Amino acid sequence: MKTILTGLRANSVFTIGNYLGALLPMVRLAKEHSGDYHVNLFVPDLHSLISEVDGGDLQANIMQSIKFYIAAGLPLNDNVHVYRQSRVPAHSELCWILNCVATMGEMNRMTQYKEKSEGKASVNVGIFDYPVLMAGDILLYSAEYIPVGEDQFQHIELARNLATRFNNRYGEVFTVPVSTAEQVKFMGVADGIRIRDLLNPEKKMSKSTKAENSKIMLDDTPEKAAKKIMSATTDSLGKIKFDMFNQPGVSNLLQIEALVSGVPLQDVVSTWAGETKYGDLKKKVASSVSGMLSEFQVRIEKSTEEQVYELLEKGEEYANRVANAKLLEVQKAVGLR
Ligand code: AQP
Repeated sequence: MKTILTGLRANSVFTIGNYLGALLPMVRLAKEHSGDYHVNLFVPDLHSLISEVDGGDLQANIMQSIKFYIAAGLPLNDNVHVYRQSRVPAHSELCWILNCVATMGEMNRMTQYKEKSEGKASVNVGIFDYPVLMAGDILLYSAEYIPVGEDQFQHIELARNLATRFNNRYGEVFTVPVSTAEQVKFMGVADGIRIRDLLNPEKKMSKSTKAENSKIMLDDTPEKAAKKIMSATTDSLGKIKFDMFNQPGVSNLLQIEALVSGVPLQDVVSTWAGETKYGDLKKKVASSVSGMLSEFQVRIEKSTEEQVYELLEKGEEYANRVANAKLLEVQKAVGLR
């Protein structure tokens, strides 16, 4: 059976960017394909350490992330596997082996590394290296489909390059994930999804951005979320049009409205074509987002610790079995066994 895999870092509560760009597409794929694919949704807790985290918060965030998966509608059947990365030591060992296949040149080109390190006096090595750990996360499970937001596409390409280079050097060990163009087709979206920062729509919305009003968190009260949308940056052109280049703020609102309401973007865009009042658009998006959050938060309340531990026990047994078998193949191929 083929594998679909994704992870969301548990360094803080998720934004609606994480939710709309990665979690919801994954849940939709799990609903459609978990009859005939393995679906791995894991907590990349080792990746969380690239941001400064408090140990106590991290544990709470890990547990909360899994409740988010359940609340987002993840089907809980035998082909769906939920696990914590740090409970599967093969991830760390494969990362080291792949570090010796990756080159400084390609790592230096990673846009996320450049963005996350920009303007910082000191940058931890994890921020530089995490795409290699991510490649291992994917290759250990022979995953072909990796639904992620557009910001992670370059890392999927890196995983493909590392797998191909390793196979050429040591023999056919890894399944090469499909190209990002095919990933997008499989996800059923026209392009990669990138929800923008509400205050600075040139940038993507990120959990770690300091400005509170730049992002909507999944635990924001519906009222707070609505206020953030009402204060989103737009422009002075006075026409509602989808044009990410010239009108990123307005286009971001249209994109959020489409994803939250489940209406195709084209239809949302034509509904608003010719309209000029940004306030009306904001009111509509604020109402859709706050409605979505209210429903989501009710579902979170219903998911229990017992459900989470039961999922993890089953998922981590499966993940260790599959990952250890692949790691042994790798160790044999490079001559460590
Ligand atoms: N703005 C976004 N729009 C669409 N998708 C997004 N993702 C992140 N931001 C957006 C997708 O969410 C998944 C999990 O992301 P992650 O936390 O593992 O890494 P990230 O890309 O670094 O996310 P953030 O929110 O920007 O985190 P911080 O601020 O902590 O670095 C991925 O599939 C990602 O594409």
